[in-house]
Amino acid sequence: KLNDFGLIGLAVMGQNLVLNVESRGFHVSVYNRTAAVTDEFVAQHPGKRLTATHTLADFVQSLARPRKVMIMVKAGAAVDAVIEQLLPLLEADDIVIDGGNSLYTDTERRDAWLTPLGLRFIGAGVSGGEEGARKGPAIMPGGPASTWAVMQPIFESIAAVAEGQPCVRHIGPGGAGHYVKMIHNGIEYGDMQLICEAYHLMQSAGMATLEIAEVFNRWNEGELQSYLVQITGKALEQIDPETGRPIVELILDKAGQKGTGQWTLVNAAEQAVVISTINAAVEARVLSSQKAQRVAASQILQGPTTPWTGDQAARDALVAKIHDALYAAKVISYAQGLDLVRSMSAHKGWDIDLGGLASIWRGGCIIRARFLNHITDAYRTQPDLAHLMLAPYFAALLNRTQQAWREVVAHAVTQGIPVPAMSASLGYYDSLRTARLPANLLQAQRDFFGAHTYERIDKPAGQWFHTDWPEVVG
Ligand code: 2AM
Repeated sequence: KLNDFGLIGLAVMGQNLVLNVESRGFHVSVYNRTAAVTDEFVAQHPGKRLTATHTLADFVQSLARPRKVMIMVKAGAAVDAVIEQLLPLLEADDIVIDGGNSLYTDTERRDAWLTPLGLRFIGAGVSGGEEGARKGPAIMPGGPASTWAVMQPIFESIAAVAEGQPCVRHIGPGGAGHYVKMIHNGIEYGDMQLICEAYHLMQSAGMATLEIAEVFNRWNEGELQSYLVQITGKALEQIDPETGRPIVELILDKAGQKGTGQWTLVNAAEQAVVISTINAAVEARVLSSQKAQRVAASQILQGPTTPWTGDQAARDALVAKIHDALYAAKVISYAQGLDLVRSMSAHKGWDIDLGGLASIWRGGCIIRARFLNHITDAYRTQPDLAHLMLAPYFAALLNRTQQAWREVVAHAVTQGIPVPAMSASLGYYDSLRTARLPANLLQAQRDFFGAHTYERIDKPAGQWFHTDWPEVVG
């Protein structure tokens, strides 16, 4: 009997996805470039519906047609290398799924490469880390709707479930799936940085690590309930067995990144969409990595001269405000990310359902959070919603939290505590709610030096004017 599904690439994500698919009753063939990994994996899981294969020819021959082949190798050249090797072995209508973190433009290129050969290609973003892959990730598949229909039963059976619905939906054609996975990762960067800023603010107010852990644990019971807030509380509680101190106090403050955040920034720049919170988060990681320079600068450059002297009551009040600031800034970050998806979807003709997208992020993935229910509802109620901030629920939320949010940012500024993401999101909020910005002066400047012309508020739109500005000497 031939198997239902095949997976190539038995690193952690691949192994866990295989176990997940198998656990739903499917027969799975596995292949890994290094054969010893394949054998070890299958030997570790006796009695399961797994078939180890040692050549790609055997792998392909072990699968029922149309074959469903998922590739889980390192993003980039390895994906192309595996596809090259599969090409002579596959037959018409076979389905190739790239489940790695591929850049969406690579996915578009592979789609254009494989489709004319009679193969069906799906680029699927998979989020959830190891545990998600094993127990139920969020899956963001892009490709033809007809191919999605073939894959739907398998994808729905392995995906996480939120509010009774599987956390997988057909996102759109071509690169749409990997594209929204990239945005998911950008939003994840923003969430993580905002949480870190909240932690820094509490730490700077003299709170001990374990006290801060309690605050995050409490927040996870309320509106901020989310995977990232939950793991933050747990991470802050973790004691290092060697020293007896909270482990986070011993972890070096240099953050790495693999590139999906930067890809998001590049795309936002191309689309002329502002994602300032995600931007700040990516830049915060960059600055964190410049540890030696920061240590040197800390000896040379001064901060504020008046230290904070708040008592316990003032500290409790500050913590309550940080909660609101975190929530408001997080809403802005998601609003910016979804605005970018909206813009790109229109640009590409992908027709991405933003409410549907938010709904599959409610489970399995790293950014899963209670408040995604409200995002889902906002787009279900108003499918053509221009901007998430303007949905009644979120407008009310921002109106309720904005005062505390600006007090927290003001506190941070006076105390010299860097809050790049919280303040970037506030700057965005204040810009977008300002009916008249100082761009009138900007236009005057542009007309002054470059005769770029300007429109006037007292004349019909589309009429362009130029002033004969005085000559500037020297
Ligand atoms: P390996 O065990 O043989 O290294 C993550 O690196 C996964 O991608 C691993 O399963 C790895 O296989 C696989 N991988 C990386 N580069 C590859 C390539 N060029 N061809 C096939 N598999 C590759």
